[in-house]
Amino acid sequence: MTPTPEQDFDALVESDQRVEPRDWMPEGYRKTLVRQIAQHAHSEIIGMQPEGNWIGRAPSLRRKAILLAKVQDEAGHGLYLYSAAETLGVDRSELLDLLHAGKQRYSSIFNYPTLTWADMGAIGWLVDGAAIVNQVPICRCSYGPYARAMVRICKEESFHQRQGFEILHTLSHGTPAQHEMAQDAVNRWWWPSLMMFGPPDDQSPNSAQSMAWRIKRFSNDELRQKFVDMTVPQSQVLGLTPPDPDLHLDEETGHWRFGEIDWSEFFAVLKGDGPCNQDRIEHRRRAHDEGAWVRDAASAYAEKHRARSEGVA
Ligand code: FAQ
Repeated sequence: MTPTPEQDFDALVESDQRVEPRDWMPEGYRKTLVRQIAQHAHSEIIGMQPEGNWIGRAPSLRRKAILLAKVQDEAGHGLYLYSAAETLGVDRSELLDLLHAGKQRYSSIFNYPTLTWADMGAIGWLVDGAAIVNQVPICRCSYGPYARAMVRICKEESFHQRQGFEILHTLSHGTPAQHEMAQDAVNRWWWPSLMMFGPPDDQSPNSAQSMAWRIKRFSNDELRQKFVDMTVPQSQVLGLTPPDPDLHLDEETGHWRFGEIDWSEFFAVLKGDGPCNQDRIEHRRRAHDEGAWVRDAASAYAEKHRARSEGVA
């Protein structure tokens, strides 16, 4: 008997092959991917703001050039991800409208302020570090365009993580005031970075289905633990201490056990009550409005080329 489209889809996912845009897919699978990829794309472009805040105040030309390149990479990641979402039959302008209307999310982490230069180090080391742990498994996600976009993104995130580590290493081994500034940044970014992985598994409504579809490969708590295990030894090299009195090595399992996460803070940020939620969205809307002429010019240029290649003009 010929298999149904649904049986073909299940077999494809089961055998770890890739689902491609023209393949049949369940509507729930498509919707989940649009939700996650759009949220991911929005995070990249909103994530440009906290670091953009320091481009004009970087302490040297070298630091400024590196930070500029990093923020440009984030814009590029947004572009790959919006393109990946478009293969699922949505248009990026629709997704941006949903973001601006507060109907789609972006990562909670970008609702915290960047108060000192050391925050550039903490974002690179912790936020990009968490992004890598979360995203490397997505390189094996069942949806081809998302998985392929993620390969290049992860390579760039590794560079970002190294540059953050280097900023913090320099500050930590500098004057006592610089060391204190680095420690203060780690104190403020540590817990929000752990929250990036999402709610605990028993409060994560999407995980079971996303794992069955192989969009997610590991649960939120598994990835959070991997991140802590990777990061604590790095903090020792940096000479900086995560702000968690309960952090300790569990000799039996080899895992670093950490204290209670304040989930009320996470859910407040998701509801829009984080320190910078309003600023981030207002700034994004303004940038979008002010960029209208660029989009118009690009469309007019593309139209002119299309007409020329068709011999109309
Ligand atoms: N923030 O059922 P789950 C970067 C929402 S890295 C806000 O567990 P799911 C690089 C979730 O959407 C950051 N909302 O959800 C960079 C859901 O609500 P919904 C971006 C969150 O999807 C570095 C609800 O909670 N990375 O940008 C968060 O299975 C430096 C229930 O949660 C990605 O997006 C959160 N942290 O798992 C850029 C990675 N966590 O949608 C600049 C791809 C959960 O039903 C500078 N995404 N929620 O209304 C994922 O892996 C997943 O979507 C999770 C959430 C793990 C984030």
